[in-house]
Amino acid sequence: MTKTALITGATSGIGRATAHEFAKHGIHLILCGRRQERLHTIQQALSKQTQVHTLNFDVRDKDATFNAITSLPDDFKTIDILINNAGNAHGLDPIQSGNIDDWDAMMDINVKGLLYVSKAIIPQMTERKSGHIINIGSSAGKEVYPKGNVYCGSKHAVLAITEGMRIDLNPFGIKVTAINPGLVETEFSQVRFKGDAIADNVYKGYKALQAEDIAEVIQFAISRPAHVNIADVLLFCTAQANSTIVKKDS
Ligand code: NDP
Ligand code: 8X3
Repeated sequence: MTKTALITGATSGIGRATAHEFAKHGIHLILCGRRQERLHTIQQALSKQTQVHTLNFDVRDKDATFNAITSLPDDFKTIDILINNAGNAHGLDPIQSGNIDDWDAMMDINVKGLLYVSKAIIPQMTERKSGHIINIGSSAGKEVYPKGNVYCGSKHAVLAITEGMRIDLNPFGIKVTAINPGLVETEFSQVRFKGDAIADNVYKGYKALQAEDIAEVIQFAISRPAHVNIADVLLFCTAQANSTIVKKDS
């Protein structure tokens, strides 16, 4: 039977690549993000392969999140797969000089936004006793690095919430997966450094993971047989050993 997936953060990077990967497999798509033009462009492109509906909302806005998901047309109301991907780092500063607006953004989007979207969708999964939730964490959710403080905190929270979901949703047969990538070459660093030139250097001198690499892992996770749940994946590019060791061309 054809499945329907809702992907947050589908306008860029990992979320957009996942939308393309799922479309290849005929999965019906609900694509979410704030940039309406991009949603429209991706919908136009993928509608040739599968059915696509878009939702334009900010995951920080609780009411907008619930209203958007409630507004889904009948054909898209049953969500089999939820990809909680929307998120970003904001800033890279020591804790003593960190920017409070950056902290708010990371906790509100990466943690609370993920919770709002999940809260809007989990009841239909528990009622049907089926579903698959994939939360995009990070290597930063497993290891803290210098100046990573609040971003690492937000991703440690994502990992804890993922593990809590797996426990609480176990009686309902719902799969819960954490995908935790290291450095992925997306718009992530442009957002983190607010367009500063420093962002251009983050992926220089080595081959970082590409968004498509993560999308393939997500596709693998969602295509396992009913009795298999990929619980937790940590993936790095070959040049990266951990959060602080990256082998770069000299
Ligand atoms: P991108 O910046 O390329 O994509 C981020 C996506 O999140 C965009 O589609 C953006 O859409 C969406 N988003 C951001 N803020 C909001 C918001 N307030 N409401 C709704 N949507 C929002 O980054 P990535 O693809 O790299 O990041 C995706 C996920 O992967 C994030 O959770 C990130 O933390 C995680 N990750 C990234 C890594 C990396 O090195 N790139 C490594 C490990 C994890 P829009 O602006 O249109 O709303
Ligand atoms: C993104 C990877 O190392 O920039 O989550 O935190 S890192």
